[in-house]
Order: sequence, then C-alpha cells, then structure tokens
Amino acid sequence: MIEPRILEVRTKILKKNDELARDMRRRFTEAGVLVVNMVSSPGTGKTTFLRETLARLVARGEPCAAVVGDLETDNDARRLAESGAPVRQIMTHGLCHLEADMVERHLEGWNLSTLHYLFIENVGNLVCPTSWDLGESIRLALLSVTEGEDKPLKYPGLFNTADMAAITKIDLAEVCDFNRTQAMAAIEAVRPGMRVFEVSAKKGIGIDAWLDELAERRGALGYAER
Ligand SMILES: Nc1nc2c(ncn2[C@@H]2O[C@H](COP(=O)(O)OP(=O)(O)OP(=O)(O)O)[C@@H](O)[C@H]2O)c(=O)[nH]1
Ligand SMILES: [Mg+2]
Repeated sequence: MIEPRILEVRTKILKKNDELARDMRRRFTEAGVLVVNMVSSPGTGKTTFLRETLARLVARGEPCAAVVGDLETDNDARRLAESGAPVRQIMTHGLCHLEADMVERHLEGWNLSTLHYLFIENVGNLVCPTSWDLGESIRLALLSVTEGEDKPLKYPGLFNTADMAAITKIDLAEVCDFNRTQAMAAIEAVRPGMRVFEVSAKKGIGIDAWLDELAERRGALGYAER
C-alpha cells in the first residue's frame, strides 16, 4: 500500500528537478557556457581527469570552472583548485547524487557569461545520478580499467543516458588484464555509436582528443564565436 505514495512523491521531486534543470540549461546556453556532468562509480578517476582537463584549459586561456559533489570533505575541490580554475565543493551530507538546485545554489556569484566551460563532478555512484538532470549539455560516463568490462551492461542506465564515455586509467590496462574489445562492445551494446575516449590522467594520454571534442561541441552549439 505504501509503494504508490512513495512513487508519487518521487515523481513530483524529479519533475521539479527537471523543470529547474531545463531553466538552467537555457541560462547556460544564453551565457555561452558548455556544461559537462561527469558521472562514474567512486574512484574511477573523475577528479584526476578533471584536474588535468582544467589545467590544460587554464593554460590555453580558456575560462572554465568546476563544482564537485561529495557526501563529505572538500578534498576534491582542493585537488581541482590546483589547476588554477575556480572550484566549489558541494557537500551532500549523505545524498548519493547531485540535484539541479544544489548546483544552481553553488553557482551564485559566478558570471557564467565569462566562462567557456563549466564542469560538474557528480558524487561517485553508478546508479543514483542517472535520474537527475543538472542542465548539462554533455553527460560523460567514466569507467576505469580496474572496474570490469561488463559494467556498462550491468549499469545500463548511466551509459544509456550518457552523451560520451571515457575509459580511464588505461596506463593500468595491461596489469589489470583489461579486455578493451569487450569493454567497447559493452558500451556499444548499451549506447550504439557513442564516442569513447581512452584516457590516462596520470600519463596525460587522451586528454587533448577530449579537449578537441569539447571545443567542437561548444562550436556546434554556436558558442565558439563569442
Ligand atoms: N594509474 C592511474 N591512477 C589514476 C588515474 N586517475 C586516477 N587515478 C587514481 O585513482 C584514485 C581515484 O582517483 P580520483 O580522481 O580521486 O577518483 P574519483 O572518481 O574522483 O573518486 P570519487 O570522487 O571518490 O568518486 C586515486 O588514487 C588516483 O590517483 C590514472 O589515469 N592512472
Ligand atoms: Mg572525485
């Protein structure tokens, strides 16, 4: 008897989130900022990859910023700030995902129209963030070589709603006996045709290709000339 009421409340909360996310997406578009939401399980390498991404953008003179979600601690925000980009930590105090209003609150005071890129590092979780639109243009699903090639098949929700994927820590591929063909096939089965980047933030592999794609996406949205 309880289940229908829980479902009803959940549907209402998600609807409210979707409406706010839609407004935020409109504001991001007007401001000319490309927004990327990075989602993966804990420890896949989101922060390390994002820190390298931000550092390269800063070095190129591309204005960028990031917000990062975690249950507790501002460890990731401090690591990301090493890039030189402005960064804010969102502490969810137990919640396993970010919601649009949390992101909106943490953007207060930033002039979005001065940014080219805004990155959102979601809370490490392969399931919960999937249902929560944050107004992003690109959802990036990350999978590391240490997690198992079949994760996209076991957690199709994330890979199915993603726009791009990244396989991280490829410097460890050999030692982990990582089967690239199987991993690619798993992603392809869930989301045919999705662009997949193979990266190592530690060794600096694959990051330039990722930055090229971001620039292209930003250009395709009509932002590049601003
Ligand atoms: N060998 C190797 N290790 C990496 C790489 N990227 C990240 N790591 C390591 O993996 C661990 C987790 O990396 P993080 O960047 O903190 O992962 P995360 O996804 O941000 O973790 P959460 O925010 O807790 O979900 C750290 O010990 C990193 O040093 C990589 O490219 N190669
Ligand atoms: Mg992190």
